[in-house]
Formats: sequence, structure tokens, C-alpha cells
Amino acid sequence: MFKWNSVSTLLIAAGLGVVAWSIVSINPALALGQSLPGQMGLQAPATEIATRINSFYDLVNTIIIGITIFVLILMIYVMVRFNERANPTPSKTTHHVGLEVAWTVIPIAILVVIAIPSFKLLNFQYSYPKPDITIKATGNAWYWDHEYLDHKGVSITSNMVTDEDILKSEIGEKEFNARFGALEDGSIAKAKALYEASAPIWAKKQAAGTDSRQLSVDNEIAVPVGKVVHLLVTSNDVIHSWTIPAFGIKQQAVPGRVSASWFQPTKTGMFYGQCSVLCGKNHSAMPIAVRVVSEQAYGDWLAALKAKDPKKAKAILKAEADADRQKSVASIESK
Ligand SMILES: [Cu+2]
Repeated sequence: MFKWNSVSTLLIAAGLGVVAWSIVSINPALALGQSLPGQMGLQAPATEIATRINSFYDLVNTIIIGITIFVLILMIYVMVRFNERANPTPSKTTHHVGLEVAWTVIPIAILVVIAIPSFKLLNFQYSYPKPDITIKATGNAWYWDHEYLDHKGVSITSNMVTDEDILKSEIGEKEFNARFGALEDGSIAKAKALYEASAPIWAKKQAAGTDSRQLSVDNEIAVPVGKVVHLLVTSNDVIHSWTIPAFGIKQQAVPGRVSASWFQPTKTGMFYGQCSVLCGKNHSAMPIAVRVVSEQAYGDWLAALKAKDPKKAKAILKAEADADRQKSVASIESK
């Protein structure tokens, strides 16, 4: 005999399992400012905005999963209890005041529960606290320029590190030309050969936490931890989008217009993002890399840039990166 009770118990248990699974947060020791293989949920937040987005996401997801399970159980119940065999003479009821009030009032209540934190979050995102630093980001096909408006002449152009770049730096220009020089530029055969030859190098760098394929850039921008950064975003050609998921920022870069956003990083480290509006052929090749450093390192880095010493500026960021990696390795080992 079919036992409705045991089936419903099983369904509810499975449903609760799904809810619990979906709200498990990401291991903070792996907070790399990028998505991780097999990751569930959003990237670990590195600003107050992103933290609030994460908890709003958890709230809405829990409601969605709850509703889905409720509807699923109702449908299964109807199929089992009211099919032709189980219920040969159906009721002719067409109205039920209590039910109609419930299915109007309950959804309204759910929407209010979602709307209140949603408006609060929007209000916070548009609150623009007084800036410590202002950076103007300009999208170009296909790279980003970052101008530090408080420091005249400090401007960073970030280009993605390609398979070709990483191979050249690993095996040298001469060896590179000998191996790949015969292949036609821009051909699929060349792209495939470069991809295959560079894959182990990327894997090594990714494991060491130094570089990430399609995310690393030649010149990162740096900001000091805990400071309010205002970001002005515009474009030189087509519409792009300046996005860093761990900061909870996604701002359209529209030619002829300046739009603004802000962030206040709460921890040091490397935070990656990508252009998030389909802008053309190399849309996938214009990542954004922000290194959050100590105030001291930020000052030194700016001074080096003003002294037109990009090598020293890079070395300062590299030293910060190494220190950060050691700290996160230590925190993983201590767990
Ligand atoms: Cu794009």
C-alpha cells in the first residue's frame, strides 16, 4: 500500500537538506577574490556592500527554496490524493474565502519581507561616504585605464596577461619564436597550441596563488585597506562594465557619461573582476585586478609611481602579495 506519510517525511527531509546546503558559507581561508572550482554561492565578500549582498542573497534563496518545496509537496499531494482512482467523485467547490485571502496576503507578506532589506541595501549602496581616494576607470576595447585623480599623472593601464605572455616569460622570446613562430597569428591552431603549452604553467601559478588565467593583468591597481574609494566609470568606445564581485560592485562604463560607485575594502589581498557587459571580440580579455594593501605600502607605491619608477612600484605590490600569501597559507595550516 502507498504510504503518503513516509513519502512526505522523506521529501521534507530532502528539502531541509537542500536549504542547509545552500546557506553553507565559503571557507574564508580560500578567499582569493575570485571564483573557485566547484564553488557554491557568491564570492567571499571583501566590503560591507558585498557582505550585505551575500546575506540578502541567502535570505532570498531560502525563501525561493522554501516556496519551491512547498509547491512541489502540494503538487505531489494533489496527484496522489485527488487522482481519478483515489477520488472518483470530485467536489464541485469553486470558491473558498479563507484560501483566497491566504493566497493574496501571504505572497504580499513575502514580498514585504524581501522589499525591506532590498531597499535598505540599495540605499546603502547609493550612500557614497566621503571619499579618501577617487579613481577614474575608463573602459577601452579591450583594456582598462585607471587614473588616480588625487595624484596628478598617476595612471595605470591594465592589460590581461595572455598565454603568449606567460610562455614568453617562462621559456624566453627566442624559444617561443622557435616553437610557435611558424603558426599564423590569430589562427585557432596557434591559440590551441599556446593554450596547451601554457596550461601547466598556469596550473602551477594558480596553485601557488600568484596568477590566474584570464584574470591576471600586467599592471594591477592598488588601494589601501579600510579607505573609502570613489570610483568614476566611463568608456572610450563601447559600453563596458567595471565589476569586482568580492566588492559587490558592477558599474556600467558608458561612453560620454561618467557613472559612480564606491567601495571600502575590509581586507588585504588580490581581488579580480571582469568586464561584465558583452563589448566585442575581446570582451573576455579585459579583466580588472585590484590589490588591497596596507596604507604604508599604498603610500610607497604611489611615491614610486610619481617618481616614474614602475619597477619599484611593482616590487612593492609583489612584496605585499607574498606577505598576504604567507598569511593565508598559515591560516589554512592552523585549521
Ligand atoms: Cu566587455
